Amino acid sequence: MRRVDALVLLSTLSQSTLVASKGAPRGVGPEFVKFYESKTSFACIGNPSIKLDSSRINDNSCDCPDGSDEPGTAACSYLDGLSPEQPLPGSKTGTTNTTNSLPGFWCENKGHIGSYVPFAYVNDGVCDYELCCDGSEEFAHVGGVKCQNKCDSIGKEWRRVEGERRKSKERSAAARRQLLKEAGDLRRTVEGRIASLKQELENLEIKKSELQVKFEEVERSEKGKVVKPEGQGGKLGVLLGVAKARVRELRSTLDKVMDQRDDYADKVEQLEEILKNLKEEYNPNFNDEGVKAAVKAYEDYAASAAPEKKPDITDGEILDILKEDGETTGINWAEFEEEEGSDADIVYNLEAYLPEFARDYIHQKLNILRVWLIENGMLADNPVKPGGETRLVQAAREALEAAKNEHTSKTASLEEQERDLNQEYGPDGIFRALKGRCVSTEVGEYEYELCWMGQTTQKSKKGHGNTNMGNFVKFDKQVADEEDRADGKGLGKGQRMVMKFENGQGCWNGPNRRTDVWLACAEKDELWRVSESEKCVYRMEVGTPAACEDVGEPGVKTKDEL
Ligand code: MAN
Repeated sequence: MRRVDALVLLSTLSQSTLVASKGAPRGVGPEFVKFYESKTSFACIGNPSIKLDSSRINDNSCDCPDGSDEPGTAACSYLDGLSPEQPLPGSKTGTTNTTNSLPGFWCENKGHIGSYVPFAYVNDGVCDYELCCDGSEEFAHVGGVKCQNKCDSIGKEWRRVEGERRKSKERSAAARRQLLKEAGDLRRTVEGRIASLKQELENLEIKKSELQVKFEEVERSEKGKVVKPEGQGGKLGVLLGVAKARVRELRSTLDKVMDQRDDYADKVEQLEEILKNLKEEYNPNFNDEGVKAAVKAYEDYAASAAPEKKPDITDGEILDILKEDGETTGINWAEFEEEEGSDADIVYNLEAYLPEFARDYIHQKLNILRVWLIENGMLADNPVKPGGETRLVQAAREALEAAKNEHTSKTASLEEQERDLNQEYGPDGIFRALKGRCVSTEVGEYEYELCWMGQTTQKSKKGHGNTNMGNFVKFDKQVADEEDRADGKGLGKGQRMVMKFENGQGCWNGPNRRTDVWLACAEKDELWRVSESEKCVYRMEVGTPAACEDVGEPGVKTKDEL
């Protein structure tokens, strides 16, 4: 209890109270010295009409109603402002005047910081070093107690701790400034995105109406055309169709030529037979000049006829060539028609080779290009399927659809960004920088996690799954009343920011889980403690630079420090 009082007193005193009360009666603090200047008389501070002889100051008898004549003894300690209120409830005795004009016994504490000690501690036989490091409050040596002056070592340690605390405060403030910078950058990024999305949507509106007009135009003009399919795709497709037709034509011509050849061969054979018979059967005794000349010519023809030679190409080979093309004979046209697209098809299907994220964008650009290529005669325009819409109509339709889809998705992005811009992100929007980051700690069988601006989660270490303890709803302010912790990881006293997380997973036979996340200033984000104040109502205590006060740049003194 005494330690706590000491801390309170030390922490409430400013540097100005370090001044010693030289020449003043024992126990008088610097700000009261003026009341004790007279060497002869003394007027009670709270009751100046009551005048006493100076010798009654510190005579161990409480004469002034406000106790001001006993600044250096415990005689008026029952009036101590730091003692319980008098009279105690229900007490029939005692005075109702509980106010002592003096805050306590003043210890100068040279080498450290002067402070007031409750009057009840004066000469009680206990050295109260936390309050009175110079030991001056035990001047009567009650029970032989003699207190040493420990102000040098206590003061040194205090200054070390205080220095650390100040440095930590500076580090926290620097971390806060960094967060503020990040939050500002992020906000500007969102604003930039909104501006460019608005511009893109404006352009898309124009593009959409242009593409709508184009699609309708193309559809109208294509409806009137009778499209004759010839091959597939572009030049290669056309060439394929032409080559197939040409091969078919050559094969049929060859077939006809073979038939003709066979006819002529039959005829020659018949004529040779006739002439051979004539030569054998004519009567040489008849002087028929015409017959003689014919026989002579035949004999010359037979004599000069070359012996039969093996033909360069056999009938079998020709018959093979004449067989219809198919999977195992000649050219398998189906293979060429089905597998590889035409050169135009490569352009038609180019986006299939692209990564997913770029596909929609490129698809739209390509469709516009296709329409242009088709319209300018650089791409064949023919139906995708016989009787279906032409490539031109398809490309125009797809370009329009792509623009519509892009418009829809950009509108959704714009709405999302605008929602984000209007969302509450705490003082100066600092929590924008923390969004998405998480801190966690283990307590018992659970690991607890806080994801800033997101949700709080209870994770079972035994693998029983995760439980949503609430989703972020709003910032609130509540008053904390806790003693300071030695490690600084506590809420302390005063108004604190509280983040409300609600509508978590339903509690069995109870409400939905919710969490109050109490914030205190710290150098880094840390989840200090988690408790369940009542069933499914949780409380997290969290340190973060985002909850620090603005203490300005290091080196620039604040009002307190001046
Ligand atoms: C689980 C945990 C506890 C909670 C009970 C309620 O065990 O989420 O925190 O109190 O459920 O049934």
